[in-house]
Amino acid sequence: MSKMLFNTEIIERNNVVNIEDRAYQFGDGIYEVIGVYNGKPLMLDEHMQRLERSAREIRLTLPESTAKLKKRLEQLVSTNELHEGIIYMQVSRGVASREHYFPSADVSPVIVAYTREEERMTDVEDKGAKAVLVEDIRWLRCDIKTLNLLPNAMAKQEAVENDAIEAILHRGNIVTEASASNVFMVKNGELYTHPADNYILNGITRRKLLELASELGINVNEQTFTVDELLAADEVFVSATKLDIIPVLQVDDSIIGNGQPGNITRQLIHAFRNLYEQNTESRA
Ligand code: PSZ
Repeated sequence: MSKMLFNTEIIERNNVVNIEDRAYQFGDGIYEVIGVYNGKPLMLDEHMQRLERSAREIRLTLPESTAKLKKRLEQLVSTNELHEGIIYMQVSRGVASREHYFPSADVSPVIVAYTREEERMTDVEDKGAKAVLVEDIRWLRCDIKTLNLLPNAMAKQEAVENDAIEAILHRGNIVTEASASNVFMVKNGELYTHPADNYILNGITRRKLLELASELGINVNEQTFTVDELLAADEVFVSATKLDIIPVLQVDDSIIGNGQPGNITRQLIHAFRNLYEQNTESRA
């Protein structure tokens, strides 16, 4: 049976939820989802850095260094003999008598992590999928990876009910990101994505794709674009951990480009695949 990390120990996976854990009552905590390819976490340092940043932004002090946390996560992957899948890790502010204000400094954050075996989505990645447009009703600190995901869950549900893979969010006219991924569009051979400000989560996959695009000689514009510009784009795709890159062929009733995965999208899918295939080689 699969095991979990509970603070500093790897234990049998069981019910460790305390009813006064602030994650449970307030969504007061942060998390990361890390892709595991060929038994090795991909871009683990980047995920640990983002966790550190999220912690700082909500004024949560991590009980251990991210170097130590990284070791524990690697140990968990190896204990569970995870080959292909994800690590889910969350840090809550801790367990305390329910009050909105933060508990005193002697209350320690609670760390939990588990792994999940997951098949790669190469099929959708090759074929593409549909997305729907949903108004972005989230708060104004979407750059923090917090446990408060109700608006994201509601948006994703709307996607699922419309046979779509994602809900692309917009604040008024401006496209921000999607319910659980970043959104990109291609127009006249150039790549566009929302700047990494407080309106989006700066995805680890997003950052890597911007790097890969530059290496491929594709012009990258971290600029806002409107819903109309999205619908008139030559190519649209979304990116996230483990989902990697999914071509979006249709948004609501509008067909994007020629309705097939575009050239730049396919180049980036290819470059990203190379990246995680190299992830195996560096394992030895
Ligand atoms: O397994 C899944 O379906 C996952 S794993 C990570 C996500 C979904 N989503 C991360 C995410 C997000 O929740 C929002 C609102 N924006 C962007 C992203 C992409 O971030 P990275 O690339 O770091 O996973």
